Amino acid sequence: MSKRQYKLPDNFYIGAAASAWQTEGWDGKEEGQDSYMDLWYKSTPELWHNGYGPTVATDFYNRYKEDVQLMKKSGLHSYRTSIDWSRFIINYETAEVSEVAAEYYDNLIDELIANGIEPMLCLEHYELPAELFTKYGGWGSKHVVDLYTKYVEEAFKRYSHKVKQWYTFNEPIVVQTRVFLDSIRYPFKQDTQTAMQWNYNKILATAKAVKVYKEGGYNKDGGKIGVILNPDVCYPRSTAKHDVEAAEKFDLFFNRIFLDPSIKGEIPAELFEILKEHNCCFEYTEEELEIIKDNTIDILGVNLYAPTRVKAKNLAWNPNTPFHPEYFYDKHELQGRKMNPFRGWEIYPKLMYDFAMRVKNEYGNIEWFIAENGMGVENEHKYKNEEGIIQDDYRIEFISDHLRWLIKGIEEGSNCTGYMLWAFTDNVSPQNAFKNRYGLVEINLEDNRNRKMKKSGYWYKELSEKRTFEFDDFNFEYK
Ligand code: BGP
Repeated sequence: MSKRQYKLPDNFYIGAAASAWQTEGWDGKEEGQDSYMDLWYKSTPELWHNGYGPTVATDFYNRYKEDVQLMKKSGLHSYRTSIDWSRFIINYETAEVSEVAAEYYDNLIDELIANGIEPMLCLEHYELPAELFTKYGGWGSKHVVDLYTKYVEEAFKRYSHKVKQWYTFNEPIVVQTRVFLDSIRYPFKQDTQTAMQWNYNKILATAKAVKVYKEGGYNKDGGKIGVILNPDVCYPRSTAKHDVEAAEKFDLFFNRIFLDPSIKGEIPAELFEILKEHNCCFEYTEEELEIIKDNTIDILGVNLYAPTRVKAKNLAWNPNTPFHPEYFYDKHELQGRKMNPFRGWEIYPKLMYDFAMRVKNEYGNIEWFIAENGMGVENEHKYKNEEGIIQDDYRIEFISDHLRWLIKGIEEGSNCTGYMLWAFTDNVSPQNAFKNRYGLVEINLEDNRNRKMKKSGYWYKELSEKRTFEFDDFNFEYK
């Protein structure tokens, strides 16, 4: 197959992402400083792959200096992680900061900057304090929204002079969808209204954080604030009206629900209508809707992994089933699709381009970037060469294929400024723990969690320096 050379656009950065709870481990945390993720793990450790969880994670808390050197070696321009709210704050009601934690984050930020890597910080990557989950029901409570607002201000006060990119949440839709809508995660309770309240309260929390950031003048010297979403780029099975409508409903419940208020300041009217019709609308006030309207984001982070395909519903809805957006659609599997069998996700790199065009055409071409994309693979040690370096050509191919489609979108005018791989090192996934490995750098669990760059790490470095890469010409219209 013929190859072609692709070039990274000018000023386009490449980086890698992770989060606090998936890397840090519990060292340095005090009694009572568990996050929701810690609580979930402690409640059902038997459900986590081989029993691993956030306890030690990659021990980043103790080994971040070593990791920053590896970031440099793999050519990262930027690194995204989160501040763990449950660690950073010692008294969640008063937002009193833990000085031990604050010092750790301060040192980490300095270490990144000193090594020429831009820090990008997310303020919640599922690290809601467990205490607020058990006491108030977590994000279902407006009081928790207020406590979050106090917490984020403390983070801005400490670090906004050094950190110029802030994100209110990572994938704010995920926890409540898995927990209260699908009921597949701890505490296995089904409650659609609660799921919708969490969605709404996180929309409100984003707007309130934006307000605090701007009114406090924390954005001076070019600081920006946004949110990191995981839109499910959704394709209908066919052009038939009922299939297209099914896809539109999916889009409303899983994409527009956060995209519209964050960027346009408005929750879609159709969402209110459907939720009211099914008696599961969230509680809101007009005053809150005004706050949402007036405080939209500067920049959008997007986690894109796999497409979703839907078709019109075949079976009648069981009238006793609590309302779920699946009332409107069934999932559809495209025959002949390419798969990542380990994660069970379809591989469809063109979703990068399709989403890029959507931001350009439907969302005012706001500045955005890929905040996560990557490939989790099981048993990667099978691919080690004689020097023990994992030959992850499949990952290099995955990144290249996605990047070329993203670049095409940028060349056609989409305002995308960067690409971050999930993840920098292998790390802990919710429940899957270390099963599927995502990193440019291997974490060897059998050998004291020692780090070793994979082939993709060396390739990333080359990409970062040369700003070009080679890939197939196949299946790609490129001008
Ligand atoms: C994203 C999350 C990450 C990370 C990643 C990989 O949805 O933001 O935290 O976990 O997915 O997926 P998984 O861990 O489920 O394999």
